[in-house]
Amino acid sequence: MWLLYQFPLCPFSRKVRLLLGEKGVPYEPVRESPWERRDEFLDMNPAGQTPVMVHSDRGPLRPLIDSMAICEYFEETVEKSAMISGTAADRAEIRRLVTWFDTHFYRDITGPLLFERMEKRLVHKMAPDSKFLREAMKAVVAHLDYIDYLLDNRSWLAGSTMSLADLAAAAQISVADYLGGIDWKSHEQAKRWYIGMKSRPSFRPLLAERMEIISPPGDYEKLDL
Ligand SMILES: N[C@@H](CCC(=O)N[C@@H](CS)C(=O)NCC(=O)O)C(=O)O
Repeated sequence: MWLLYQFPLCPFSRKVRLLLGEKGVPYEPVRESPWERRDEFLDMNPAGQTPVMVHSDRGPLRPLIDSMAICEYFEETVEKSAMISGTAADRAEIRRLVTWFDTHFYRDITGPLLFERMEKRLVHKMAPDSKFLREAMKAVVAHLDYIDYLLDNRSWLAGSTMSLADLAAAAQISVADYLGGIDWKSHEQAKRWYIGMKSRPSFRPLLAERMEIISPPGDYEKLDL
């Protein structure tokens, strides 16, 4: 059985979980809080970051580390529901957008929200700084504008079929949404796309999970936003 070291609000682990769900790969989530810097976890991943995957009964298989490397591993080894497919140019566009959401959306929105609303409360016992929350809310508008723009010309974010780009974006948005950071006002296309993502069976286990102490807004799990 594959074990996935993660915590419920890690957007990179959520991307991996969505891919595993779409491909029908069974796995067991193992709770890891990277801020605790556990020795056994650092032995597995010296970077001390989630997600990490190991196989519990396949001998000394190296751990899989880094969400993109993990997704590429399962894309290469499990044929079902290809998530990086099409021509070389199609695949380049999927990878570009995955990097966009993993890097820019995380830097502008999910990362600051996780630090202000989760880590400060859980680890540092401090209140969030409203300046950073305001900046993140402003950045959400620009990112949702970009999603609207992509969907003006495409059925899915990277092209005509659902891909890892949709999973990466939905994973980041779902964490920001849990932390009260998403306002869909004036973003009908992005909202419709996200409702479609939320309705997928691969999404349901993520929406049902809770992070200790921190509760999501009332409509977090609802499909009629
Ligand atoms: N590039 C990595 C980023 C992973 C990452 O930043 N994980 C966060 C949690 S969501 C983490 O472990 N942060 C703790 C740290 O950086 O020390 C990936 O895609 O897996």
